[in-house]
Amino acid sequence: MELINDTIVAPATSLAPAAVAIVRLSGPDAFTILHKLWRPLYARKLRYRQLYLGEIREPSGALLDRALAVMMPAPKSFTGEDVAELHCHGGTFIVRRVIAAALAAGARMANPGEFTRRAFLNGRIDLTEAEAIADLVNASSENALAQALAQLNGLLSNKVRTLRKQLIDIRVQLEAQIDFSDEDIDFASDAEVIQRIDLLLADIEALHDSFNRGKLVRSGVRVAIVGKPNVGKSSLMNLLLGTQRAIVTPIPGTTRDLIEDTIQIGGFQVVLQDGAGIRDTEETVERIGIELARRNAGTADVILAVFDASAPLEQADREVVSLCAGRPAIGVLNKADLPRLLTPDSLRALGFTDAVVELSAVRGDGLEQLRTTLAEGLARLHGEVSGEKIAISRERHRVALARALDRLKSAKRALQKRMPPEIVTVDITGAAEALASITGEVTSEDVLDAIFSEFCIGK
Ligand SMILES: Nc1nc2c(ncn2[C@@H]2O[C@H](COP(=O)(O)OP(=O)(O)OP(=O)(O)O)[C@@H](O)[C@H]2O)c(=O)[nH]1
Ligand SMILES: [Mg+2]
Repeated sequence: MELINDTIVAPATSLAPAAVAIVRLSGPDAFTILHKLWRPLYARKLRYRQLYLGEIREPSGALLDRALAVMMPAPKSFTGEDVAELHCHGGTFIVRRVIAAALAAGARMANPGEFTRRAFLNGRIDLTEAEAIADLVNASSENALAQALAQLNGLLSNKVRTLRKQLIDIRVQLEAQIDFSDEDIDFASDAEVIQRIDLLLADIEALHDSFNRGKLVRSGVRVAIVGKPNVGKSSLMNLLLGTQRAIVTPIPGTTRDLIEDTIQIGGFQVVLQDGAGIRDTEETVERIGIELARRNAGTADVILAVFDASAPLEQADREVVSLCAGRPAIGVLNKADLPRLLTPDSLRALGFTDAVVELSAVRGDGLEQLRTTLAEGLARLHGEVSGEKIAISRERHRVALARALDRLKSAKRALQKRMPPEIVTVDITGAAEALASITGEVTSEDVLDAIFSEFCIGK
């Protein structure tokens, strides 16, 4: 366990001009340092957890700012230590000077995420909750916010603890076999233990597999607009964004670079990407753009495949359909305002199996239908149909669950081979430790360093 005996300081709000900026102190000397910088103007007796107006002075005695201060004593503060906050005027110069005064009074500048790290080390929150705080601050969609809040409220920790408890129950059962192996007691047969392991394997696997779902929510969904040149990909991009983001011209091959922007659909943050139209060309710049668009479509979460409904299908359209094979996709029959040559069935005949929306990017007809179809597609991708609320969204959790699965499978194999219980319990213990690393009950300095370095200063 790390030994904490110093007091840290950092701005808790971002260093940009604002109405108010908060400077936070945490540690054994938080209150002493506060009183070296700040004096109340009117109050004689200060009570905890109440805001008081006062003056901040430089070490020289010069007046720096009028500010509110509050003291939150250990252990019931965010960090579990004495915490003091100064609510100053939000000028970046003021904040820097207040920090400098706090440093002169004996505080140390906090490292990124150090307040949250202290909260973890003092048992105020577990690791998944610390990570949820970072996710909460970075949340950029309704679903991302809901997922971070659920994790902050302990949904994931509780699930992981329940799984771990079941593992420990199995171990206790196996240990009883070791301890009483000479006595005539009726223990659960190996078959029964294997059955319990199977149930647990299914549970852990489900949580492991929720990673894609959780990541989709946390990082946003990447939707690539793909099609041959001139079908109206950039027009569709602009229509969805509601701004003239991409250049539109009647000249095929207008877009070359990958253009990105974000919108909100069905509670998800969607990163829309428009690129070069797919076709065979000798033109160097365009060829690079097409390669980029192809590769990008290959890794997108969803493909929006655009076709010109007023023109016959060509070889390039076939390539677009084949790019969608086995991938979440939506077909868009654009230019529906012109005399129509294509219907959804024309795409089906090429082997396109996903939903098809008819639309006019110029007039905007069909936009609502497309948004609805996209929202439904995203909900399916997210697995809302399954009704499972908990999802992991960090690689760290996924790796730990994969490790738990490995060890548990190895325990099962050992039991099937009638290995002694001593051998089996080693794997069961390994699986339990892998789960414990998620909540941080078993963890190393390195892991903590990696997690908290992602945080910004002052968090
Ligand atoms: N009539 C009609 N014209 C459209 C529609 N959508 C796009 N266009 C026109 O089609 C031409 C090409 O549109 P873009 O949006 O640049 O097409 P693109 O697929 O991005 O083309 P590239 O960037 O060259 O691959 C422009 O002249 C648009 O005005 C539509 O719904 N109806
Ligand atoms: Mg374009």
